[in-house]
Amino acid sequence: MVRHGESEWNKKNLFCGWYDASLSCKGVEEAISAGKTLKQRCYQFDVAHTSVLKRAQDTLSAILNQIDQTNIPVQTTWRLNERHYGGLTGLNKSETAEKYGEDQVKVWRRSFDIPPPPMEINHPHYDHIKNNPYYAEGPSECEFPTHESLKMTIHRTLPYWDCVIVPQIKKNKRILLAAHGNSLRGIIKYLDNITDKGIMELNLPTGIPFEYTLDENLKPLVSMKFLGDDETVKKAMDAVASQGKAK
Ligand code: DG2
Repeated sequence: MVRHGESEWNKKNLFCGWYDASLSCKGVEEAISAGKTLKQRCYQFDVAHTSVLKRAQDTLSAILNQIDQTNIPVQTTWRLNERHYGGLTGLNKSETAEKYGEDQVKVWRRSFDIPPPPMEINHPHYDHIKNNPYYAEGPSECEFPTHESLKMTIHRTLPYWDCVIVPQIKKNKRILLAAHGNSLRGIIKYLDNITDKGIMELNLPTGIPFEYTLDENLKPLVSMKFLGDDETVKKAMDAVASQGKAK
């Protein structure tokens, strides 16, 4: 699994969610470097999965290029999208912390079941998201979110995990998943059985792949093994946590 490389909106520290931001130059480099790491360690995959958002898709393409596996099937789904950040989409995380307090921003970013405020129809990015042709085949009108907590994100991500990815794992397929901070946090919470409180402290860095090995009952034998040195990974995780601090 890998969270996409830094996006233009990560760089500006904006709540992004379903806004389709591009990778920044640093994000492209992170994606290439993730691919090089996988190549050095001789990783090979049978199927790749990603969201409909280009920051995740472009990260996946850069990785597949590096490992010379552009020929494997790539499945895309809105169910692996980032959580929908609702009315916060486009706001600066640090300025939001100055206005509402760091504790409130941590609740919006990391609580399990408290969603951010909904995206109203007059929100500047409503049209870009709601009327995007990517969503012609789903989600349906009643599934289309206006905001999502981690709990709501897990609720729409897990059916894809269970119905599409798990059958492939059971056929011994090696899976590469390029997605987002919170869609991946949801899968990790489920696989590692992390408590609602425990998951609040997990911040995923951009562009550093991590491995899961599952047993025949799909219980992790290896969990969240980052392919990077511990200090770099910790620093990158701390930097993500700090994005919600007031300046
Ligand atoms: C970030 C995650 O999503 O933000 O939506 O702003 O992984 O697609 O860059 P991603 C966003 P935080 O939950 O870390 O604030």
